[in-house]
Amino acid sequence: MDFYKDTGTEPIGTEVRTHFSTEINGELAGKKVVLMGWTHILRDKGRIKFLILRDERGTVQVTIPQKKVPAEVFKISETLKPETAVAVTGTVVATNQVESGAEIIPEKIRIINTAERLPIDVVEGKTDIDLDTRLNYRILDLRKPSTHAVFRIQYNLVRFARAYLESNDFIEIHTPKLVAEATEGGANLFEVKYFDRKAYLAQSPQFYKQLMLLAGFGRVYEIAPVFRAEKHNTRRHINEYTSFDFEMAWISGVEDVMAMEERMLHHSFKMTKKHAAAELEVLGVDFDVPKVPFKRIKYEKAIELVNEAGKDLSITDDLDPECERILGEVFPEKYGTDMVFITHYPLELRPAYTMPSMTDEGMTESFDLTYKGMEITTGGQRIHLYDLLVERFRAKCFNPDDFSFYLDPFKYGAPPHGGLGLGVERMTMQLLGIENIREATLLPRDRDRLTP
Ligand code: AMO
Repeated sequence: MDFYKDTGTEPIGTEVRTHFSTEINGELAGKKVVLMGWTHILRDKGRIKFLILRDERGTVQVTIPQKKVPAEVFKISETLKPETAVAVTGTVVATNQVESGAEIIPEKIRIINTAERLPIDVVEGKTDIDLDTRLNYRILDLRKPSTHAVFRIQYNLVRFARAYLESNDFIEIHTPKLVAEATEGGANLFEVKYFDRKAYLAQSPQFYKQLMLLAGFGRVYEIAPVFRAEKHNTRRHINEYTSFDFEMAWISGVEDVMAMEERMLHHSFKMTKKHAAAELEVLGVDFDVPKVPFKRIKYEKAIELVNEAGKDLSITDDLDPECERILGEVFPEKYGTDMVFITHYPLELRPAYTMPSMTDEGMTESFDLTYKGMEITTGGQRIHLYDLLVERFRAKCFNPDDFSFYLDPFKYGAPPHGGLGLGVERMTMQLLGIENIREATLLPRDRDRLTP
């Protein structure tokens, strides 16, 4: 208790939150409620003050007329500063003055904790602050309703994708993030000191999710951080991102993997639209739930389309961000959709574990999913045949001996399998039309940023 005395604030005591702001409506008229949150806006009209109280769900109006509330309450309301933590006890009164159809007339306002002068605004549109400053004060920035909304939407996207997989017999796994070897090629690995040897931060759960199928699990998924030592700061790369991976055994081919992803995303987008309707409204975003099946085109065709738009690429060239942007414009015009699988990538452009195509010479049974002109997923069928796998590792100039922990289990009846990796932040940014991936990342890590 002394702690509270020292800070000049009050303990919460027996008052615990009874309602969220968004639950307050005319139907509760006459009911006594307790709400806890922050002073979002305070409008001082002299003898009447309006406190817009914000909690994690939204805002509610607390109307404080001098004549109708205890003198103590009116006095406290005069001392409230932006972002003061408060508990308001009061009665719900129906009114058509506010959108929710109800306000609260307080009988008690407790200051639970005071707030210093804010370095950035938490109220929408008050001042235009650059992203870097916002990220410096990210914890406050996340209180801002439009920033907050992004992550509630992201949460919904992930939870419904997860739910879809769970209803299709996938189980969640947790694989090591400290690893001995690269999975996606050596260029963008973070090296760490691991006692007296070198280790790396995992770029992907690739090898382990595959190995779990060889370990007898039929379908697995993992949603976890991965690390990429990308050298450049771009609007679509961060150095730690959340990789949504799944891997499934006993497939007939890569088509099974794409079919699982499109149904998963369809479900996730549809449910997010419903369950995050309020947050989407805060952001002013409306989106179409992509229809299943998603459009599929071969890599060869994608190259043809970008070349028609003025590029001069050959089949083994990578599609750079500029090409993806071009395709982002071409796909809706040509195919009436912004969600397109690009399939049959050349062997040169895919990692060693990718299954070579049975139908298209020199190509692979792999795909990327592009959404509004950006790659959000990479996936494919994997090689499950030991000899072929070793041959492909050699072809990529890897020494198979360095990868025996991964390769050896393929000697013992590995099932045919495939899977994918989906960037959670990229999916969120594309869905919401966010320009910079950092805004779709709770606490971004980039070349210049390791805090907060
Ligand atoms: P890939 O390297 O293409 O494939 O990554 C898969 C997806 O992860 C996202 N992504 C990133 N997001 C933010 N910042 C980055 N630096 C970044 N790099 C990648 C993208 C991309 O589509 N093992 C394979 C997947 C598989 O085949 O299962 C892999 O990691 O959305």
